[in-house]
Amino acid sequence: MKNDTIAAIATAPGRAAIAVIRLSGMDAFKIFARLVRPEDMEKLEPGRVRLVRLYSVGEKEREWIDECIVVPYVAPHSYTGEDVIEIFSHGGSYVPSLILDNLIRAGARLAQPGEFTLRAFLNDKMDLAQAESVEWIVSAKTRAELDLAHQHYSGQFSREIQRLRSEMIDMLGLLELELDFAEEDVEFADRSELLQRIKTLQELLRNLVRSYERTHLLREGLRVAIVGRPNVGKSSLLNLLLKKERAIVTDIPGTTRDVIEEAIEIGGYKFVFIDTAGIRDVDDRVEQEGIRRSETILKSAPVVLFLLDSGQHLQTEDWQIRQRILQYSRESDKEKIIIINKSDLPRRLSDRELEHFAEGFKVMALSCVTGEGLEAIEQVLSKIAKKRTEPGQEGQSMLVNLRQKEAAAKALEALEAAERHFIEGLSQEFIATDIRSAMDALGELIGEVTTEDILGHIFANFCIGK
Ligand SMILES: Nc1nc2c(ncn2[C@@H]2O[C@H](COP(=O)(O)OP(=O)(O)OP(=O)(O)O)[C@@H](O)[C@H]2O)c(=O)[nH]1
Ligand SMILES: [Mg+2]
Repeated sequence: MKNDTIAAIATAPGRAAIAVIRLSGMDAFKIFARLVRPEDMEKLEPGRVRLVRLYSVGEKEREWIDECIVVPYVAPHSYTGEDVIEIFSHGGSYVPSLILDNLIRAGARLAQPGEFTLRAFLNDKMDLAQAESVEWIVSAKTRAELDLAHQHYSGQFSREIQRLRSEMIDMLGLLELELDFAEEDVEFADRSELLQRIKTLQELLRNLVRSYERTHLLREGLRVAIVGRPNVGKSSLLNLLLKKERAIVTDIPGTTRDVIEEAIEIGGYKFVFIDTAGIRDVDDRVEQEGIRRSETILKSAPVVLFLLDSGQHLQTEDWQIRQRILQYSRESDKEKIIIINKSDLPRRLSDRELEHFAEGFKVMALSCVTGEGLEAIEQVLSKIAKKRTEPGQEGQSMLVNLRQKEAAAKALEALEAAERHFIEGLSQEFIATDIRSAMDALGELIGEVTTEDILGHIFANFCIGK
C-alpha cells in the first residue's frame, strides 16, 4: 500500500491558534476535492496559499467545518515526494479531528507514526540519516543537540559516509582487477599501500563509533553528582541551579534521604544534577540506604561537586568523602570540583587546611544565600560539557543513535578482518569479501541497504504526522 493516500494531524493536540493537517499520496487532490466547492478547488495552485472553506463529506446537507489556509504541492516537489495538501485550520482538538475524519471518509488512510518521512525516504527526498535526524530536530532540547541534528539533516554526515564508501569501492576495484588476472599472477594493487588505506579507514570508523558516546552525552545530559556531608548546602545548590525549590532545605542534618535527579540546560548543554543524602555514619536505616545510594551516584557520575562548609573546619567525614571520590575517580576519569559553600558566613575553613585536602580538585567558592559564585560554577560546567562533547581532531561526524553505532561497528569489524586476512596472506577474494561487508554496513548506516524491519523500527519512534 505504498501509494495510498495518508492523512494526519501534524501539530500537537490541545488549545492552539492553528493546527496543521497533512494529506499525501496519489489521490490527495481527489480526496481533498470532496471537502471543498469545485470553484475553490480550481483556484488551487501548487506552492500557493489559498483561503478555502472546508465542508463535511457524504451528507446531503454539507456542513461547514472551518475556513482554512491550504497549500497544495505537486509530486515530486513536496516533503514526501508525492502530491501533498497541507491544511492550516483553527487549532484546538475538535476542528482538526473533524477535518481528519472527513478526509478519511473521503478515502484517505490515517498515517502511521513517521510515515510522511518514511515516504520522503522511499521517494529519495532524503537518505536514512537525514530522515532519522528529523525526529531529533523535533525532540531537541538544547542548541548543541539541534546543531548535531542539522549536521545530519543537511546531508553533511551522509556525504562523509559516502566518501568512506567510495574509498572502499576504489580498493575493491583494485582487488578485483587483480582477481581477473589471477592466473597471470600479476599484482596491480600495491599491497602495503592497500593495507595502509585499510588502516586509515579503520581509524576513521573507530572515531565514528566513539562519537556515539558524545552524542549520548548530548542527548541524555552530563551527570553531575552533588555530594558532601550533611548540612553543607547540597540541596540548596540544587535548587539554585534549577532556579526552583525542588529539594527540601532545612538546617537539620540528614534532611535529604533519597537521591533527587533533575535535568536542566546550561550554556546550551543538558545536565542532570543529582542531589544526594549527606554522607556520614548513622544508625538510621532509611538514612543509611540514602547514603548507600549517594555512593552509587558518586561512583558513576563523571562530574562531582564536593561541597564544604566555609564556616567550619574540615571534619573527619569530609576526609572520608574526599577519599572515596579519589578512589572512584581512579576507576573512571572524573571532573572533581570542591565548592566552598556558605562563603557569606565568617570564614573558619583556612587555606592551610585546604592545601593538601584540595589536591587534584578544582576549588570554587559559593554562597547559596547570595548566589555569588554560581555563575562561575555554571561556566566551568558548560566548559566541561563542551570539552566532552566536542568532536576534537578526530573529525566532525557523529553518530546519532544506537542503530547507526551498530552499523559503524560492523563496518569496523569487517575492516579489522580484512587487515587480519591481509597479514595472514589470504587471497584477494577474502579481503574483497571483507571490504564488501564493510561497505554494506556503511550502506545500512545511510539507508542504501535497508530491510522493511529496520525501516519499521526507525519510523515507529516518530510522531504521527511527521
Ligand atoms: N549562610 C548560608 N547558609 C546556607 C548556605 N547554603 C545552605 N545554607 C543553609 O544550610 C542548611 C542546610 O542546607 P541544605 O541545602 O539542606 O544542606 P544539605 O547539604 O542538602 O543537607 P542534607 O540534606 O542534610 O545532607 C540550611 O539551613 C540552608 O539554608 C549558604 O550559602 N550560606
Ligand atoms: Mg539535602
